[in-house]
Amino acid sequence: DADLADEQPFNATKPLEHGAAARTPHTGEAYAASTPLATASTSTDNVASPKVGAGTPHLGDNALNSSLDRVRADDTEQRLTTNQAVPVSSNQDALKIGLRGPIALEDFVMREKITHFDHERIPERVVHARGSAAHGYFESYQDLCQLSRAAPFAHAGKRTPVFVRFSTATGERGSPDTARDVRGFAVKFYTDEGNWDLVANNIPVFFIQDPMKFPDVAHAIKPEPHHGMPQASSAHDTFWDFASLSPEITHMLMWIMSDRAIPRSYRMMQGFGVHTFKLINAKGDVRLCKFHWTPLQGTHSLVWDEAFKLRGVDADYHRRDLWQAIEAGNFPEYELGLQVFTEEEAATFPFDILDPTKLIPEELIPLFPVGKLVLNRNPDNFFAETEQVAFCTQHIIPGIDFSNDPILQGRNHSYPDTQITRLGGPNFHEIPINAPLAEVHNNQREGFHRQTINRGRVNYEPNSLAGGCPFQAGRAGFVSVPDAVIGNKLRGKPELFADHYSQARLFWISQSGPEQAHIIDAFRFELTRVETLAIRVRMVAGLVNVDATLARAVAAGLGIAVPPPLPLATTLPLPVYAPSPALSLLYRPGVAGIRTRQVAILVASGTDGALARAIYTALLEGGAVPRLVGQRLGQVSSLDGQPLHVEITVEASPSVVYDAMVLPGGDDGPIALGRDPRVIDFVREQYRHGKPILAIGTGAAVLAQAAIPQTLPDGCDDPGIVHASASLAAQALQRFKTALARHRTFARETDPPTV
Ligand code: HDD
Repeated sequence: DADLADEQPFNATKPLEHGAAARTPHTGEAYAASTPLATASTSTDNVASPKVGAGTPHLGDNALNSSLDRVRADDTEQRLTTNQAVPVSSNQDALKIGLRGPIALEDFVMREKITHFDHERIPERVVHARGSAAHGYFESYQDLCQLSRAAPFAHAGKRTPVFVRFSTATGERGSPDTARDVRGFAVKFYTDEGNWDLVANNIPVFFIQDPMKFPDVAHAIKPEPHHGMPQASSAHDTFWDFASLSPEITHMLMWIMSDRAIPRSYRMMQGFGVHTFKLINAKGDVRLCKFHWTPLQGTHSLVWDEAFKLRGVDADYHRRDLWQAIEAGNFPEYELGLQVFTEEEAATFPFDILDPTKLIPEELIPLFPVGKLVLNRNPDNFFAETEQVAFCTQHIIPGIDFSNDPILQGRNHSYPDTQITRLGGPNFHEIPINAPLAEVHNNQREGFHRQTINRGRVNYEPNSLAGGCPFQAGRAGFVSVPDAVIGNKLRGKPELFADHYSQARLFWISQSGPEQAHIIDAFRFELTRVETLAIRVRMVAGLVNVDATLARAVAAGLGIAVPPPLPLATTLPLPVYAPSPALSLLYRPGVAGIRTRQVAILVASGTDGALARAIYTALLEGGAVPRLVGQRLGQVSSLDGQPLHVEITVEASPSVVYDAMVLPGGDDGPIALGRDPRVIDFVREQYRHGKPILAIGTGAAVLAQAAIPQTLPDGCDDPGIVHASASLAAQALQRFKTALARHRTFARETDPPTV
């Protein structure tokens, strides 16, 4: 084809192999414009974030952008080259001796390409391998100099760029997002005085009290070593064997079995620095402190049946949610709160503030809000940023210091150590996403992958040849809090650490009824998958020490008698806590209302299109994310003659990916939806998972076909099911929005479920 050859002189056969489309670059804009209703609020997956330096700055720009520009690449209108920048004539065929002959060893183009590919993977993180990240900033509410000289808190309104990575702890890099697991919440602050990493979790306590046990707990929870199963799940013998023999884990278990371990979104979970840290002001005054992140979207969770199904339906559920929210301009926000206290106060607490299996109830030390975190830009490249980011608890800055929490001290060794293997040497701080914004000056040199070209002959200190530079900062630099430490060298723990149950009970009694029921169900699910009876029995024996009702319910679920309690590890008088409302998820509903909630509007031929469009628009204007869901892609006819465009099907997006559903009704056509078993499953799962349902006119017939109960199990009206005739649709929509803002109707739950 002479014409094609003329257009593509160096690549004549490409269009023949790939068709004419291969000649037209596919742009994100074209994709977005082609989506139905062109709202683009959800369909942004193929659209790259605008590049900084390439046109109008993006809303999410922060100081980090310009510093990363030097390493950003944009291939637009560029020719293909090797890594040595040699232009490549053909990217289709290796160099052969005759068309049917062997490949020539001299084909450096092919060998370089394959060699690079062969080495694309780096070791995944040994824990927290599965994660998603975003850029943003931290803004201080006020000048905190009285408390700490840490740079981010220097004055009201001060913004510090951040990179935040959320993760699950147990699963491998490609594992499903909705596993029952603790979530990582790691924040890297690029401050004026160097990087500060607050490497937090979404649970305020930890599994163990001593770093010596970390490899054990990680081994026990990960897939069993002989057959490599199960993936991203604690529901197996080795984990519960370890847990039932380690009473210190009990408080953490209560959180892991609660809805905290299946968040609805990374945007809807808290973060906790776990350990006690120290804050130091310019005068050297020291206060103790715990760090808390609280999401403005509120704290919300999935229900287990939903989380379990989402593992298959959308393994990237949380990653997609975070990405789409940021692309749509719904920037996730979290408030940083501090619990600040003194050593003297700590001495009066009925627990040791160095014990990471204990929390400080907010009723004892209230949260003091100091600033907010805003995530406003998705990474440009998953590997370069999300994968290569290296958090280390030892990355702290002047104004903050460590406590002697043994877990924190152990972590300070583990994180830089692991990065050396994972990122291939000691220069991982030079990888752009890890590089501080503040300048680095020292005499550290060389090592694998060194980027910096240090000039001059001086690489030691003291020196006179470079005028003594770089010079020590003295008191302007990081100064450790002087701490008088006297003690015998020994292995052990303080006595208070041995109270393993009081705070587990505190958590239990602070949960609402549905939350308690979910904890019982989770223990039953996990222990049912444990094959060794003795492990199940031992675990329930531990729960007896937490609460008799809990132990009885779990034992009943497992078909065993309640065993005698495990012996206590301490003879100290144990504290009795009052319930702490702040420990319930219901305590923080957030201020976001229906924003970012995903709503399925089920349509079929004969749907009242005008109404469906009106509901769609109203939800969109309220910040929710509606989608027209049908049985097949394409158009469906509407009563008003203007066809509706189905955006996605019940097959490709089952019920679990939506927070709520609407049946807009119409003529008899929509009733036909109820003859599709997939639609019936869809409606029943929406109901079973407590989600709001709006049914207008004939839409109600579909609910009847799915045998959705008219009232709650206790006979009351279900506030999450709204039906009305088309003439009353406006008021019904209002009630539906109220239900959507409330998220779920837990009062529907029975064991087993009604539908
Ligand atoms: Fe850890 C990763 C959080 C105890 C050793 N940890 C890691 C990440 C988070 C946490 C959020 C992922 C960071 C990222 O996104 O890259 N870890 C915690 C919390 C802990 C904790 C909140 C207790 C309060 N961790 C802990 C202990 C040890 C480790 C006791 C070892 C002694 N953690 C690691 C690690 C990881 C890690 C092996 C794996 C990948 C990495 O560090 O960069 O070093």
